[in-house]
Amino acid sequence: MATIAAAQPFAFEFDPAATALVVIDMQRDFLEPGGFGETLGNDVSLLAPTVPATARLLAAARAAGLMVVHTRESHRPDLSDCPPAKRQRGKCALRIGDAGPMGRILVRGEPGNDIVPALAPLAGEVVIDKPGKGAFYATDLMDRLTAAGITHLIFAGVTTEVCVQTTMREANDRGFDGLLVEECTGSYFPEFKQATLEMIRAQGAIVGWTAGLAAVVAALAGDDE
Ligand code: TIU
Repeated sequence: MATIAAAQPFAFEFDPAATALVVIDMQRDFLEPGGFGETLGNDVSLLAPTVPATARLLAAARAAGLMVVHTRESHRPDLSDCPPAKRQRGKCALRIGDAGPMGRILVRGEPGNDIVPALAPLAGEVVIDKPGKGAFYATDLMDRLTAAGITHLIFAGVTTEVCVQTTMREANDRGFDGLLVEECTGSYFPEFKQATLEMIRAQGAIVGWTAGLAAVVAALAGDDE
């Protein structure tokens, strides 16, 4: 067993063999200009610090032998999995499926839909294409985790209060213990990130745990704090 003693609201104990790292939507569409995040009116540079932090976490998780799962928010080219309500929402210059500088916005297989190169999945890692905000909705993620005997999830990704929080809540309802690594998640609204971290760990870990990157990396390396 490994322990992150500094996790909030209390120590997070996990068996690395039964724990997966889930990296949510670290895609060019959210992190680079010209993608979905920017067309929604956001300053995507706010998310930049999450990339090197998540690279460090990924390296530590891989070294510890954790199952690694990457997700991509994406739609089929015919948009049959994109409800009109999602496509029409907001006052966007470019909507989902429209042609932008990195290809069609939020469409599977387009350059903008790729995971950023610094966090590219390795062969053998699970990549989940998800049409919704939660990674369990309309995907086989639950089956993959169950088949691998996973009980605990460590989360990174963007954005904190949208796809990360939705997925953590879905995971919580499905019986997983989940921890979000603070430096490895980001929001276009820093105050929403802070509020999300607090609401996850409030009420005795009502949704899950949070912890700083150094403490998580140390625990993955076998240095319980
Ligand atoms: N807009 C926003 O903050 N997020 C999303 O649309 N998707 C994810 O969080 N991945």
